[in-house]
Amino acid sequence: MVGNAGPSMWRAFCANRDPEKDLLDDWSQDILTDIARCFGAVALYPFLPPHLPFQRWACQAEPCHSSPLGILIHPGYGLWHSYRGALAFAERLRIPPVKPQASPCDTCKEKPCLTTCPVAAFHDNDYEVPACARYLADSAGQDCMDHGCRARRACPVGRPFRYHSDQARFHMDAFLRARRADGPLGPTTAELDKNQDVVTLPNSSKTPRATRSHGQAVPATVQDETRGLDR
Ligand code: B12
Ligand code: SF4
Ligand code: SF4
Repeated sequence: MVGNAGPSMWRAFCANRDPEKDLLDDWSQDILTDIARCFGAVALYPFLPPHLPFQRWACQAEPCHSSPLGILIHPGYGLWHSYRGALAFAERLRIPPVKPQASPCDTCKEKPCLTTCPVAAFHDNDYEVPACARYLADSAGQDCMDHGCRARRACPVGRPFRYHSDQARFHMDAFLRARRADGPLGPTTAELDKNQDVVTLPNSSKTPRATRSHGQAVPATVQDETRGLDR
């Protein structure tokens, strides 16, 4: 598994690429394809279809647990870590088992992550993606756009690893761009207040970027591991 915790990956990305134009996913593919070739492995990516069970794999590689937000929590890094790829080898490697550690969520009484979202997008073990995206497209969502998801920021665990605003903005831009590419977001809260019938969404100020690859070939051994998953 290859991933990042805290803002150090962002510094490396900015030193190598232009975050105004380039995609983190392309950069990840460029680096991991070369590394995979060196080791005779196949590089797999969390962002390409078919979506592979990266979070399940992560829980076997690190003491991670599901948080009420759906993303994984790590006892040290909190919610501030993610995955850029994985290397699949033909042979089964012997890897020391993870030392179990309790989830910080077990002892978190207040659970502020569940009460800070301005549109209550997290409820009943679900994440209401359209409500979140519409809010982000609205001027009211500027705080989440500029500093990252407010619910994620409310978590007291791993605060020193929190992403800085430029990185948070980059991820939120990518999230909103992808939601817009999927279709209209529907009226924002401000537009609903004005009782407007027709909604025109503002275009992203950034140059549109295109991912170079639209899918990944999954080796048969990995397909065996993922068979029967309830997607
Ligand atoms: C689809 C997807 C989304 C969808 C979620 C749709 C939905 N309602 O669940 C959307 C596009 C909304 C999304 C958003 C984000 N995502 Co996302 N997403 C994925 C993706 C590509 C596929 C998930 C999947 O289906 N996996 C396949 C199943 C079979 O794998 P699994 O591990 O067994 O399944 C687990 C998940 O489904 C999880 N789960 C269940 N419910 C939910 C709900 C949410 C919101 C999430 C994130 C996960 C989740 O529980 C399963 C068991 O562990 C994964 C990458 C990946 N390959 O896993 C990233 C991933 C889960 N996302 C990630 C992140 C960080 C985000 C964002 C926070 C990005 C951001 N903006 O910074 C946002 C959240 C928006 C916000 N408000 O900030 C990270 C999470 C890292 C971590 N610490 O766990 C991942 C792993 C990508 C990565 N590169 O690391 N995401
Ligand atoms: S705020 Fe509490 S419940 Fe929510 S993710 Fe953080 S530790 Fe877990
Ligand atoms: S980004 Fe903002 S609106 Fe979306 S889920 Fe997080 S707190 Fe809620």
